[in-house]
Parts: sequence; C-alpha cells; structure tokens
Amino acid sequence: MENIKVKEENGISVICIDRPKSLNALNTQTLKELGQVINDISERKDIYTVIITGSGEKAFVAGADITEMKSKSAIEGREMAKLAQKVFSNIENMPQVVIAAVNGYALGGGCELSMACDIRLASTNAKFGQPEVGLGIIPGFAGTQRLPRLVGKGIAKELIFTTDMIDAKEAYRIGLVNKVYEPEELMEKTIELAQKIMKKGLFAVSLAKSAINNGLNMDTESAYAFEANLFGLCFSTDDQTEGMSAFIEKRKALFKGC
Ligand code: DAK
Repeated sequence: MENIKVKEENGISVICIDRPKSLNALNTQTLKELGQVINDISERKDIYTVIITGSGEKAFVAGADITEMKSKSAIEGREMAKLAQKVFSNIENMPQVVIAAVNGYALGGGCELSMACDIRLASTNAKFGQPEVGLGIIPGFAGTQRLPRLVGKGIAKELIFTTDMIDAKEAYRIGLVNKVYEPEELMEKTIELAQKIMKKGLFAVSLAKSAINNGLNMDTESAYAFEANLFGLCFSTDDQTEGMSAFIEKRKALFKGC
C-alpha cells in the first residue's frame, strides 16, 4: 500500500490515509487501496472496531484530489464516482463499528468519508465543509444524501450552497460530530470509545448498526418489521443468554460476540 497505513492492536484496526503533502487528498490510487483494506477487514473475525484517520497534524482528508480530478473526462468522472461510492458504502456497511478520528481538514470527499463512518470524533482544530459548488461540481460521494440525514435539510443546504467551512465546535453544535477533543487527546479518546463498545455484545452492536442504517432507507412500517426480525435473531445468540443472566446474577457480562 502506497497511501494507506494500517495498524492493528487488541482487535482495533486503525486505518490512516497517508498523503500528508496533499493534505491526504483522495486520488484514485488511495481510493482503490482504501477499498481493498475495507474489504479485507470486513472479512476479519479478529477485528472488532475500525478507526479511520488522516496522517499529519493538519488534515483528516482535504477532499478528492483536485489535481487529478481537473482533467478527467465525463466517463472517467463516472468511474471515479462508482469506485468512491462503492468504497464509502462498504465502509458504512462494515460489520464492525467504524469511528472517524477527524484530526484536521475534512473537506468535500473528506467530510463525506467521515459521514460514511458510524461515529465522528474531532480535534479542536478540525474543519468541515463541502466546497464542491465552488469548484463547479456538486458533492458526489453521497454528501447530498448523508449530510441532510445527519444535520437536517436546512443546515445541509446552507453548508453545501455557501461552501462555508465550519469549525469543530460548530460541527458539534449541529450534530455533525459526536465529541470534540484537544488534538493530542483525540486518538486516545477514540481508542477508549472503541474499547467501550467492544465490551458490549458485538453481534448485537452489529445488528443494531444494520437496523439503523437499513431502517433509515425504509418506510416506517418496514423498518419496524426489520427491527423486530433482528431483535428476534438476538435470541439465538449466547450473548443474549449471557447478558441477561449476568444482569440477574448481578455480575458483569462476558460476551463472546456470537
Ligand atoms: N487536492 C489536491 N491537493 C490538495 C488538496 C486537494 N483536495 N487540498 C490540498 N492540497 C495540496 C495543496 O495543493 C498543497 O500542495 P502544494 O502546493 O504544497 O504542492 C498542499 O496540499 C497544502 O495545501 P495548502 O498549501 O493549500 O494549505 P493551506 O493550509 O494554505 O490550505 C486548505 C488548506 C485545506 C484550506 C486548502 O488546501 C484547500 O482549500 N484545499 C482544497 C479543499 C477542497 O476544495 N477540496 C476538494 C473538495 S471537492 C466525485 C465525487 C466527489 C468528489 C470528486 C469526484 N465524483 C462523483 C467523480 C469530491 C470532490 C471534492 O472533494
């Protein structure tokens, strides 16, 4: 891998986009490598949570690589869109929980990448924005879809139409990020969150993720039925027996993730 670094420890995989000279901008090579890493990790039974971050102190990801994108033909643009949409939706649908540790600029495709993750933690120096209409394009890695679902239609339209960059405090206020930390604390706090989730029944966490993600794309009645089916499925697991027994026996549950 040229532009992606992966570190694994105690069931957590940290994926780092590593092109600091271009503020970790996503070119085709990086997207392909990211796609490959995501597919590999999705198959792994020994990785329980995933963290995505950017290399260096300045950027998470400053968007798609404008230098590469500038001279693309319409057909090449479509190919890039298909690739990125697939990678981002594979991230969204990973069986593991995926946390974005946003350590600086998250612009355009970078903001969209963070939104494909389940949870966003940001450093105080993080900046979010969708600058696309200022470049004569629209957000094309599902930003027009994920941003309004996260922050509401009105605020999403304002951010996309004006291209205004917002700081971490404002991103927290509008619900785009879950928590904000000092830069030197960000990774430690992200790992703490990953570890906290890993103590729960991870099969149930994965089903809850699926219920939320899929349910939001269904009509309410179908979503309730989908949730009921997944709820039922929990009763086929050792984790459900252990979780409820532990409560009754007044002890800590020891989950196996199955
Ligand atoms: N692409 C390529 N290089 C980039 C880059 C980017 N997005 N962002 C920064 N860089 C490079 C700069 O060119 C510079 O390179 P050198 O000049 O040193 O060689 C280096 O990173 C450092 O950047 P600056 O010198 O500009 O640093 P500053 O601190 O002054 O400014 C900044 C930081 C983040 C405010 C600024 O770099 C900036 O505005 N960057 C561009 C942000 C942006 O507009 N991002 C792209 C958004 S558009 C698609 C779907 C979606 C998309 C594309 C295709 N399809 C459906 C096909 C997505 C599009 C986007 O993401």
